[in-house]
Amino acid sequence: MLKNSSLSRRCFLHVSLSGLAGATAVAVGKNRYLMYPCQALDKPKRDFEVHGLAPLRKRAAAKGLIYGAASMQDYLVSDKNLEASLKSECNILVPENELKWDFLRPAPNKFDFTRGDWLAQFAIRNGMLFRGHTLVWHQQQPQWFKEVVNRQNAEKFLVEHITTVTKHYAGQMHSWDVVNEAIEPNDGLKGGWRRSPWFEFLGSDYIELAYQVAAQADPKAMLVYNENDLEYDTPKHETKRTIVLKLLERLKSRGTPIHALGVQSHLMGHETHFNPKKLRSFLSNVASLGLKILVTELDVIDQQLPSSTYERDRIVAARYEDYLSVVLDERAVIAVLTWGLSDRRTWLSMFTPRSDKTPVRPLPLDSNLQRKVAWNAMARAFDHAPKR
Ligand code: 9MR
Repeated sequence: MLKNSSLSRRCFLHVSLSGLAGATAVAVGKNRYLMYPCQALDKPKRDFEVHGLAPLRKRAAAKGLIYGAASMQDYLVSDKNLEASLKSECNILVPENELKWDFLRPAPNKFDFTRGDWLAQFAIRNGMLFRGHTLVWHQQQPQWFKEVVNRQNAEKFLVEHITTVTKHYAGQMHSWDVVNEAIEPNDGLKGGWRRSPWFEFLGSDYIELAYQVAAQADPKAMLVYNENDLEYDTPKHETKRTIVLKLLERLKSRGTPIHALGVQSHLMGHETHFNPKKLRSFLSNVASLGLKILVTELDVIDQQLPSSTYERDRIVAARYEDYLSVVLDERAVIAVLTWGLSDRRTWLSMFTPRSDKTPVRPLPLDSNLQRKVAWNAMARAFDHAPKR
């Protein structure tokens, strides 16, 4: 773990040396965060101090929360050290890809549960909960999907897929992301629906159908609607929050068996439009529908942050702590999952590489599996969270 006192001293120095240019930073208002990463922390003396060495899962559990991470099966098969870190820090595991259509459905009439089952057994063997991601999505469809699925048979495929997969894991699943990312106002459809094959073939009714079928096949799993782009105070995210809330209200009012909202939380290190009040009030509105909330895919994209590892890590950590302290204030939030645990294995290495070619650092553990200040930030957020 990093020594916190030396961190704050270095940051302090940086701020005082940059006094002159600091005037520019003030003049450009909100954008000053982009120019002065240390000031971005709001409190230059922020020390990310943590008491004790207890892992995240224990700190979360002390508040009635669950902490865990996503992983691919091959990461764990090939990497005993990553496996050990996951077992030590996490209480819940979600397959990053293995339960998506392209992994599960080699052919229209064939299911292959090998990799998903390996991960389920891994979770059970190690006393972790297991989470399913995802039954209905517009991405990661198998090659054959486009040629085979059409308006006439889409409902049959949807029902068969959900029934087979949820039955297969019934009794083992803590929660299922039944529908993922169904809203995309930028697609220009009335109502803000995403132009997904499911919407195009079945209209918006596919959503309700998906929850009904999942509830019938696995009455014990918590059924989640999972969505991205809900976190910031931008017109795009505001629109999405409004539409998602309406969708949840409608589903609840029709008695649809939906139990929770998954807020993906792929945070952007450089984004300054974070409004705790608006986010907090959105979460309250969701909770008031009787829904639980899960942070399902947390990480901090550092693509546009400074090269300095020291500065970058502190900004990433600040984003974690600022975000989680707002989110965990809502008692309907029951779980936090990061999308990966260590910088050694993150989708962002490929999706948002840095122009300076330095490795991305979006997760709580570094690529040597050492705890970073982002880990401290998470630990602090759990330690300060109200009990539920
Ligand atoms: O992490 C996943 C990556 O390995 C896949 O290539 C990618 C394909 O789109 O999906 C990633 O996971 C996504 C998740 O399933 C849904 N929310 C966004 C995640 C990051 O793209």
